[in-house]
Amino acid sequence: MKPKSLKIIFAILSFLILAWFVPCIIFQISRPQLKWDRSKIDTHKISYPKDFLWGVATSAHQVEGYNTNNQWYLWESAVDEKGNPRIAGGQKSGIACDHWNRYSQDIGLMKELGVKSYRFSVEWSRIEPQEGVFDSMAIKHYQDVCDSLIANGIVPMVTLHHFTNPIWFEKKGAFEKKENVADFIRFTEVVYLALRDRVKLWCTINEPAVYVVEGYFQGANPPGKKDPKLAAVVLRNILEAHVQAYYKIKSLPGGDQMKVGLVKNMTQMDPWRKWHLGDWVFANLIDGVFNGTTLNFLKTGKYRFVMPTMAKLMDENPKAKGALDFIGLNYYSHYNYKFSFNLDKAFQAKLLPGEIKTDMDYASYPEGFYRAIKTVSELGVPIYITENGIADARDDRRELFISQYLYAVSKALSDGYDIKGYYYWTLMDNFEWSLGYDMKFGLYSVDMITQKRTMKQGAKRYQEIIRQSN
Ligand code: GCO
Repeated sequence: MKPKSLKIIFAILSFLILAWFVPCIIFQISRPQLKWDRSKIDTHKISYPKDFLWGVATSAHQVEGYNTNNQWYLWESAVDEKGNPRIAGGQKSGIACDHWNRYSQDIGLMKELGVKSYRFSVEWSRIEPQEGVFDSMAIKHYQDVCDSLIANGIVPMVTLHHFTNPIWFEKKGAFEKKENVADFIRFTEVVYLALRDRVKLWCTINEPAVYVVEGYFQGANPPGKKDPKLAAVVLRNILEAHVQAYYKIKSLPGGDQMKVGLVKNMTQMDPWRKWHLGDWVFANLIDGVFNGTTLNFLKTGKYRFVMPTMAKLMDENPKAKGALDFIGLNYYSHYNYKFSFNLDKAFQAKLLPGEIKTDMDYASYPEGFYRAIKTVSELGVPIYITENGIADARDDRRELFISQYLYAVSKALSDGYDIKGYYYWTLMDNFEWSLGYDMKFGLYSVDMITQKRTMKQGAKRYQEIIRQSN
């Protein structure tokens, strides 16, 4: 071969190597994947401010029992195209933890743990069983729950929308139609006026991106659609619902005294191989849609949903900027993506070598908690950790999980991040959506026959941390 052709080959090769590795390096710098030497971490060296709001979280449909008037209840009896049940093993939420009737007892559990706050959701389908018809008994129930919490020194934090819609709302297209947002705002107003004397902390919508991905992209949750274009519309509309709910509350008596926020699940979207450009591009793309779209909208008012070849939607609402008194952060783990032309394969979560698996399809990854706190801090508002916990049926990883994850939060606090509170997900084992009762996130187990609650060994670590920080 002539030296000239060798030179050309060399030049092409160098170009290809650079075009592959330089972007990988840029990704690694711009989206660093933190990894601590966990054997060297002293998880007992943590400190929390005295007024830190320790809490536990639940949501109505997962614990109350017999929420028969929402879209989830219908979904639980439905079958998919192949005739298989929608919920693992054909389970149904049923009586759940009977929290509707047993909330006083459950507040007792909170006291036993020593928590100072309880995040729960109000069930729209109970409060407004028919369009425009409000049930005063259901409203009174939530007033009683709040009264009971307050009497026990526990601060209520209310979520207005946690995945469930009344059947009438679902039937008219739920958040697929922008004009339906008005229904949610009317509901917001009714709940706010009924609870405003008791509640100061409000979460508008729980995990908009999860609602959309599961319901409109992967189809695992109702309405079980797989339509990226519609997913882009629904996310825009549900974020719009947040913005309008925020300003609605602010416009009502006492609204300026309230803290109103959105709850964002921050799953870290990471590459499976850090020197594989395809993995990075893929992870970055998913991160952009799942995390970036929402955060950017809250930061700038600009809505940008882009999934090449699948969906693209641009919109704007300048009022979104500033429609946030705090950000609720739900953090569990990361997903590691492997490039594949077969999307389903790439979407499968892959554990990195050596990672400790939870019972969900993801690993325990406390470093990602620190990263998530850092990312949401860019919104410039205080942070409440509105959910964090582990599905661990054997209860043999919970103690370590709590220790390591709360080490991450403590480190973030000492590095100056403004974190006001932490709510463990969840008080007691409950209905984990499409996975039914198999996923045991609770600090208490629940005997599904007798409804007896029993504190798990792993929960004691949480109790101890709360006690020590007081
Ligand atoms: C969600 C929710 C909770 C879950 C929890 C555990 O993300 O689905 O907010 O309802 O139960 O995150 O998966």
